[in-house]
Amino acid sequence: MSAKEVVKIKKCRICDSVDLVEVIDLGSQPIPNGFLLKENLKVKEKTYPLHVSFCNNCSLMQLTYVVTPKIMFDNYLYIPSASKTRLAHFKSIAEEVRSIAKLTEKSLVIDIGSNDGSLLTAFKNLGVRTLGIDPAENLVKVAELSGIETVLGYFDSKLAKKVVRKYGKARAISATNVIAHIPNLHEVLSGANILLEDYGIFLMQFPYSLDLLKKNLFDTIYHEHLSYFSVKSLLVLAEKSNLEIFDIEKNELDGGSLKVYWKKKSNTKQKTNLAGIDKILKEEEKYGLHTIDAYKDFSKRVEKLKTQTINKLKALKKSKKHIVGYGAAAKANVLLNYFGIDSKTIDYIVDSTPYKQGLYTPGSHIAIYSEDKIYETKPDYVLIFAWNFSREIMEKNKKYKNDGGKFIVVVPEVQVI
Ligand code: DWN
Repeated sequence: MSAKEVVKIKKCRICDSVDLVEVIDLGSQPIPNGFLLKENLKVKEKTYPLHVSFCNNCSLMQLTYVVTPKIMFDNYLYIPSASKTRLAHFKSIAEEVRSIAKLTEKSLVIDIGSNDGSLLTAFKNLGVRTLGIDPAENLVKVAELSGIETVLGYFDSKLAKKVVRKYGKARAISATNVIAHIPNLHEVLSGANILLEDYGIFLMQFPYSLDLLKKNLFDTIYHEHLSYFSVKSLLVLAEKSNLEIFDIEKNELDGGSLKVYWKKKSNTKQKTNLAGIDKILKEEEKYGLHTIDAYKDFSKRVEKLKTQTINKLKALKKSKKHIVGYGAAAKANVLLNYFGIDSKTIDYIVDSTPYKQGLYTPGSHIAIYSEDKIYETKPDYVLIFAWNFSREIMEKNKKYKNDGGKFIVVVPEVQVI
């Protein structure tokens, strides 16, 4: 691990406080989408400390060690279009933003972290102008092939100025599952302020730290996710920017996410849902999300879950059962590497993402196949690593269940279904 590839933070990325306390240690892990070619399995893999710190000042939960973004995102294998659930959610986001931002066919919608263009395709189908921004060279090509113009780069205020010069200002900006990945959050907000029309809106969506703690979602902690937001930490972030939060909504995506709506502080037309924001803030206080004890308690529950999972899988292997994984997700790799599970326990993993098939999981070196493999080998158990899509996956694989197969999920607790 060379020094330039990973940096230990000294201060909170939102409030600059040095009052940071390390609360979770998931060992040293490879990057979560660092899938391997077979010929590289013998090459020593780089791992980086996966530790989490809590800021006693603004309550932001954040990674203690930050891996250089280029290592993770210049070439990226995750695509949202691998899940119908996520695509349906994108359609609802596009319709919601159209009504809140009063989009017309002249309006420009810009998606930060636009990946394969799935979300912008939903906007384009509504007849609005779209533009993507993403650093992954391979995915920009995929998006362009599906007709979504995309600017290659990491979003910041410098890139925002270039985009405004070439494309004009945006009526709406979206950023789903990307803000948590960006080191400089203040740059994101100043870039959005440059991009936005005076009465434009900026919608961020990301997993919610309250759900992560409540539901033991430790496997969503990985090197790509630098920040795990609470509403309290977001309000502190907003204080230092020209934007302000005018509404926050919770939803069930990815185990529990927040949709956070921003406007320019000068935009007095857009009303702010103070009562709704305050209600969520009070729920956080009631749970203790702004105190370090909640994180220490979570860490203890993860250790318990680790023991339960390992014991369950050991017992199944002892009775000569065959177990395979479903969903070569980033979260799968965190669980496999932290629990020390490899191909001795999991025969293989199936995944609908074409770019992952034929590769091997980082650290655990488990082969990845297309989904129909489970009907070829008929394993006794399918461990659903992509638990956030359990319903979609079990619906799709009713035949496996009807033929006597069993599903296992591990979060929020070990369950055989
Ligand atoms: O924030 C992020 C989230 C949104 O996506 C990224 N940093 C990385 C990525 O995390 P992930 O890999 O855990 O995401 P998913 O979307 O939970 O991964 C699901 C995996 O399961 C994908 O590889 C696709 C696969 N899948 C499948 O094989 N068959 C999913 C469904 C629904 C299926 O039917």
